[in-house]
Amino acid sequence: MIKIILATSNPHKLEEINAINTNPEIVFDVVDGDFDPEENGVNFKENALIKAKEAAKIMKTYCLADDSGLCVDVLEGRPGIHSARYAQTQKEKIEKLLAEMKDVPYDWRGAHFVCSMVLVDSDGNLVHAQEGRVYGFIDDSPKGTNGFCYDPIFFIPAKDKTMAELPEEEKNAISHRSNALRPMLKWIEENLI
Ligand code: ITT
Repeated sequence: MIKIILATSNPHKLEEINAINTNPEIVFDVVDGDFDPEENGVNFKENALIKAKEAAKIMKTYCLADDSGLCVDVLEGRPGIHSARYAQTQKEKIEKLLAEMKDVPYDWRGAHFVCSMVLVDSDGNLVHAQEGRVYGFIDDSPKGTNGFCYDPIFFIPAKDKTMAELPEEEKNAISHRSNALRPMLKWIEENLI
């Protein structure tokens, strides 16, 4: 069995990661105390490494971090690594993005979620990295109540639904997070258990 610390303060990520992981030999736990390192990297992977290394410093064991965000084509990839700080609340983030996209026609509303996931050892050395993505479009109004943050405006044509209209298992089958986590779990099974 291996215990891995999740270097996050976002309870939704923890929930999703625990739901995606079906291997009882891999157990996730959280960092003791408050955890809010400054994410001043220039890309998703750098920010994921900052979080994972900081958690390893505190917890002295294997730590996994997820840095993720929404990249909108017509906004040249914004909000991207700034997705969490784009506006204060979930509601304000959605309103701000819909305002920026106000006159953009459907065909130009392409976007994708990215998840950069890194695993470091107890000394903070990178041992494995994976990236996952999911492609869709920015809807013109929020729909659905599942998931979190930008999910109500992320429309997935193959499902004819927004991410927030999908039941938890369906989001977890296609999400950027699961597309990074599934190969990460496989690597952990093959190399660390
Ligand atoms: P930690 O850094 O503590 O892990 P965080 O929420 O600040 O938590 P990030 O820095 O990785 O995480 O920022 C990710 C932001 O991207 C997140 O706050 C959302 O705004 C957005 N995001 C990421 N994954 C998402 C998802 O599955 N659904 C909707 N929005 C998501």
